[in-house]
Amino acid sequence: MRITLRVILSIFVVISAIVLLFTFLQVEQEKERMTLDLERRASILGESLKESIEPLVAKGQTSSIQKIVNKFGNRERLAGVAIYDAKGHMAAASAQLPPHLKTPPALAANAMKTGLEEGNFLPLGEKEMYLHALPLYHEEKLAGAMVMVYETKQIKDRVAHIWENNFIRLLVSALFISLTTLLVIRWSMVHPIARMAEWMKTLRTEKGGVTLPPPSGKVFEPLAREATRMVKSISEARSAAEQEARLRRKAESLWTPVRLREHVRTLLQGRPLFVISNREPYVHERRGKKIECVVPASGLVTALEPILQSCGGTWLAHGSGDADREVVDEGDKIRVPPEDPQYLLKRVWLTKEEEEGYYYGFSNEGLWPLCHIAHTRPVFRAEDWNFYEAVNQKFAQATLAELENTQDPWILVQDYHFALFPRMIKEKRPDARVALFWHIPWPNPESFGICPWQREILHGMLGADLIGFHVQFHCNNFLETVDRALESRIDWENFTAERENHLTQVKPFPISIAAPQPSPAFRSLNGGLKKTLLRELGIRGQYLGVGVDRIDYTKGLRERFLAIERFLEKYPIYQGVFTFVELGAPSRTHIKEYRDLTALLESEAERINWRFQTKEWRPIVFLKRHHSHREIAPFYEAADLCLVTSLHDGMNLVAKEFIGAKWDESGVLILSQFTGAARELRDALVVNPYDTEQMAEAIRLALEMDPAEKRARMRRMREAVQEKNIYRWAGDLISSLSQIRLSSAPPLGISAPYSPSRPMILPGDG
Ligand code: ADQ
Repeated sequence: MRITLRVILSIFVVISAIVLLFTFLQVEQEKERMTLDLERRASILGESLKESIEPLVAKGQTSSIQKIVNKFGNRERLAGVAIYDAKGHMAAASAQLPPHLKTPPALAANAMKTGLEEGNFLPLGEKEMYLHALPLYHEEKLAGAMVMVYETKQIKDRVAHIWENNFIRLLVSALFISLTTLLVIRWSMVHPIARMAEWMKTLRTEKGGVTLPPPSGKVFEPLAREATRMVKSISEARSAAEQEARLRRKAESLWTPVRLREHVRTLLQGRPLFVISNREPYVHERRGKKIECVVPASGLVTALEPILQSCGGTWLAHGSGDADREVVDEGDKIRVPPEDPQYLLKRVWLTKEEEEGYYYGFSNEGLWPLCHIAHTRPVFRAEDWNFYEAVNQKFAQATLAELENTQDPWILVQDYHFALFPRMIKEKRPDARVALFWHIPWPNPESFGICPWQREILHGMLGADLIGFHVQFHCNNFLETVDRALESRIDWENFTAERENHLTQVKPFPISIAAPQPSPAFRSLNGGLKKTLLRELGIRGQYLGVGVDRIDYTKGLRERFLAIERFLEKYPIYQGVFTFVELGAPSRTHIKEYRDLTALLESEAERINWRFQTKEWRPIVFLKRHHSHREIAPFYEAADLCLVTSLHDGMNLVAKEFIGAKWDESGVLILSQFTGAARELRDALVVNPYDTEQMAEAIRLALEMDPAEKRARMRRMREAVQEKNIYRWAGDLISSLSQIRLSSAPPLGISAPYSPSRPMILPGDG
């Protein structure tokens, strides 16, 4: 209220000042106009009297002059006329004139002296009058002067009238403006602020975080955005604190983003940190005239962001967004996250040919099928390999430029796109601590051995101080491959490989997920979620199965569809009641195998649906597009079972995401034995995806399992996933890197230059 009063008072003062100023100017103008008018009247009257009076004054005929004066002296606003002879004696005057005019006033004397008319305002008695004097001549000789005296009351009345009118206007406009201001303040400030406060209170007190939309209104948009972020951080801090409290209660060591931050900060002690990955954590995309910043759904970003956000650093990645170039500085860098910049994202640009050869070619048509035993033949082309080498070199150059003027940097390299990168860095910067995490499986030495550049790849990787895989089995495969292909010393007790005086530690770091939050749909619909989802898909059903995958031949999607077909064939009572929803994200569609696979899956789903479907039900719903995590979560939450049937998979995060979303401990996970996850999630129904009968049985078992057993299995798996979360993965990786003793040997390439010659196999070598 005080603010409103202050605003209104200020408005009033300002309006008053303005009105006063304008009224003053108006009054001055009006006075000037009226004075001119008087002057004009006096002049006209003077001119008309002059002719008859001048000869009379010269001859001293005062009675005749008096007659004329009496005749004209009572005209409108004229108070009287006084006539003087040349000596200054009064010759005649109107009777009503005050006695002061017996002697000629100064302006009459002046007029006689100068021969010019003159007018002025003078006080006569108690009044102010306007006097106008003009000289009189007879036969070109000065004969006297005539003074016309005018009342000034009209001018005064007019001025008073103007002041009065403007004062009333001032009052009325001040009243209206104050009222309007009051209403505007109430409508656009007081009410929205009250609603905003109420909204913030709800956010503050609600445990689940930001669920309510902010009050509408453009004025408060920035405030609402900031408040939403603040509430998000508060709710994260709250959940971290709750987790910490739980941790203390259970005497367990649960990893949280806060703990990870503190842990890494202690280990780094201010040393610079770098992350290298193909995929960038923020992609700028053009949407019409606007540029949007998109965070790709990636476990990697979730794991590494808390570290970079707390310790700062630089993330180098391929700039793949169509608006990426528009937002970076001259060094191709941008500070991220956009809303609260904490670290640098440096974008490395690739030509179309480089992307084609390095990413689609060697990485995804060569290394990807080579490392996954999924019976898709790898394609090795020399030109792809050249691009792979060149792009690794490009990233290494970009990183080395960033490393200038730094000491003891820590570098976290991600995935199979950068096998050659670690050595390229170490050769130039032996003080760098380099870890390489390989997100996909490592096959046995025989399988890997078909790669024409296996020695170069292994040699490049062994430039790292630490190499991580998801599971021990892949570590063993890697060390065996090194043992067979390269001159090196393997220590099977400590899992290290030594080559050219450089030691590389090889360790498993099972990747995982962050702590998820229940979806708003789950919170509001709870038991009704499954029905709602099915209804939205136009299906009447009772049971829901879900699969979430990039459409990739390693994910065993065809095998999954065949198992569903077999299940329905074998157990017809589930026809019309069980529906499987596959959320399949198109991936690497540039590669023919992937396009063919999508077409095959579509036709398989159609064939199976055709075989069983009814008017209101279908067994398979194949939703072929990228879904946001917000869209995926309700399917996980509502599903009776999740099918993860990879033919080979480093870890498989979908299995863990499904478990993470099972707040009510319902549901069953059917999990391929060929995933890394199967080694941790012992309570899943572990299957061989090539065994259609077994998978069909697993589906039946999942649907018919005793609820108590389901809950017990899910509870145990949830505990495992909560404990071994993504923060622990990152924490363990950084801890292991900190424990490495860097060899004091000279830079790798200098002591023993490596010649990447491939052994020539001669006929008869066997
Ligand atoms: P991916 O082969 O991509 O990862 P996965 O671990 O299952 O496989 O992760 C897939 C991610 O993509 C999940 O977060 C999932 O939610 C998301 N996703 C899947 N389908 C989607 C859809 N339709 N729309 C949107 N998002 C979808 C590689 C290795 C894995 C390893 C991970 C992490 O192949 O073995 O677990 O890296 O290291």
